[in-house]
Amino acid sequence: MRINVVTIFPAYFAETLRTSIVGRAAEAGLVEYRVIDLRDYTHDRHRTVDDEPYGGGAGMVMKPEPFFEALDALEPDGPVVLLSPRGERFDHETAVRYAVGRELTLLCGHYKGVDERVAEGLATEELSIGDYVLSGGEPAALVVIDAVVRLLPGAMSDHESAAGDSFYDGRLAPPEYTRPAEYRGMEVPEVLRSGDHARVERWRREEAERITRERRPELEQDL
Ligand code: J9Q
Repeated sequence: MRINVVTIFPAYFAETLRTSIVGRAAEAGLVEYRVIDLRDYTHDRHRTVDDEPYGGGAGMVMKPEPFFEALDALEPDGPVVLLSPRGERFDHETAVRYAVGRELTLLCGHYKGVDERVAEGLATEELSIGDYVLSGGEPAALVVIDAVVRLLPGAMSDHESAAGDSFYDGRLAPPEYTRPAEYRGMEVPEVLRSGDHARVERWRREEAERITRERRPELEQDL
């Protein structure tokens, strides 16, 4: 698939998109990232991307023209997503919807916000990764990219496989341990060292259900 990112901070993405699973997926040809510098679509000497808000008030607003012209050049196919605290909450279902598509375009806003015509006339959806204030859409875009790319067939080794991850079946993952069997007085549960695979499976399922019930009672779970 192809993932386009429109940002005033292209450098923010450079290392991350070369690293770990998202980096390897690109090397393997499963995904192509195109990071577009919004300032390349300005026309003034100062490469201005923001201006004062109509109606007054503090802060600056991102101008619509660079976003529109960047997308004129890109001719994106598929969802055009504006990362925004006003967006619909990003979740696993949305990650799957993007991952089965051929192209995804992410628009990163800054300052006080983005001219509303970008949300209205350019983005096909607005997405929030959670209820906190970020300085800009870039970290949110990276969250979306990570969640989507790891779902692409072949992105993960069996080793890293999604099958055991939290949320793959709508519940949280059970506790995991590795050696040593005892560390600073804390012991690995006996069942995990028993070699009894059926007991291990039952323990993991029960722990997953208990932790989900205790910590995230709103998650769908058949108990
Ligand atoms: C662009 N706070 O916050 C949560 N999800 C996205 C955002 C966000 C923000 C500011 C700018 C996106």
